[in-house]
Amino acid sequence: MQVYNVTMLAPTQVGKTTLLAVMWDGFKKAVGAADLNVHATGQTAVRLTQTLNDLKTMLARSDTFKVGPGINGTMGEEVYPLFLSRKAGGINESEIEIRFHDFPGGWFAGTDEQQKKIGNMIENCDVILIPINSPPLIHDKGLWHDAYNNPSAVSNLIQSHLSANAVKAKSRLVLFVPLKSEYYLQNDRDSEALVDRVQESYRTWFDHLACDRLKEHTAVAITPIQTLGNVLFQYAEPDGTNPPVFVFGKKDPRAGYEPKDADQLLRYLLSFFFEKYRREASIWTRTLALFWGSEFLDAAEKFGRDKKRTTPFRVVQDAGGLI
Ligand SMILES: Nc1nc2c(ncn2[C@@H]2O[C@H](COP(=O)(O)OP(=O)(O)O)[C@@H](O)[C@H]2O)c(=O)[nH]1
Ligand SMILES: [Mg+2]
Repeated sequence: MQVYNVTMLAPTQVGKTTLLAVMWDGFKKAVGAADLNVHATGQTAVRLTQTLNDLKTMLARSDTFKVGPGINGTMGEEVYPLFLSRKAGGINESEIEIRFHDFPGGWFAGTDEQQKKIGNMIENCDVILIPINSPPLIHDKGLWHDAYNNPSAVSNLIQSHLSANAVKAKSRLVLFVPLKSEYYLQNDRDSEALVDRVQESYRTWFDHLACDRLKEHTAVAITPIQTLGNVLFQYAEPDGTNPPVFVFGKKDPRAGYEPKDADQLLRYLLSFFFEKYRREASIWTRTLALFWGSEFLDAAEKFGRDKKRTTPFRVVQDAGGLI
């Protein structure tokens, strides 16, 4: 089984666990035609199921929701492994394991040891996910972006650890994932504006990833995922001397849980994994694949190829066809 590591770099409360839960849940509905299945097991299944149940209850019970900045929890690193098999296959027949690493928000500017752990993962992982809490990025000209998304601490870690020397010639994917972004994705013009704003605001990161020796191995894309679908940002409510609390409301009172593009994240991951495999696998392992996984390879490659590339999705750097 091939194992891929994904580092998620965002503070608490941005929506990381929700993103994984919705991706896992949405897969079953979204990809009727694909010969693939996504499995979660043990504590991962328990936590993701709990997250989904909480979301659905929250949507059923009330019309408005408030989300404040995260409290820097003291819990350690959490790992969420997801397994991919062919549709008829069980978890034991999985061909790919994707390990999502979730670090406590406090670690980004934490002790040397905590930062080193994140740094090691940045150097060794295959994919870096940068989930972004969208309303603080855009509202009030991004006044609350720092408080909610902590870009400077994360940027520092990326610049220090994603150097050409540290990562050698390893193929890598960096995905910027705007979340809670439904309000900004109601029409094409606003959607363009959201993606432009991400590019402007993270300009130095994009420049770093485009430097000479990273560029040819590092694919970069912006992939907004609407994890709830019908819940839109409404306003920012002042909260004394704290950053404001962001208030969201249902599009209409009967609207329920209806994620959009939940399958796209996995499509981007798979399309990258297969290009990476093609570039890096030796002839011997490629030949082996003909014996054990060729049908799975076909299904996964097709699933990845069908990813969306039009607004609000934007491939910023394709590293010679890596995605
Ligand atoms: N309005 C809105 N709230 C969300 C969305 N995704 C997550 N949340 C809420 O934001 C909070 C943090 O989500 P969670 O996934 O636990 O974030 P994590 O700390 O990054 O793992 C929870 O209260 C969620 O219900 C979204 O797309 N829209
Ligand atoms: Mg979480």
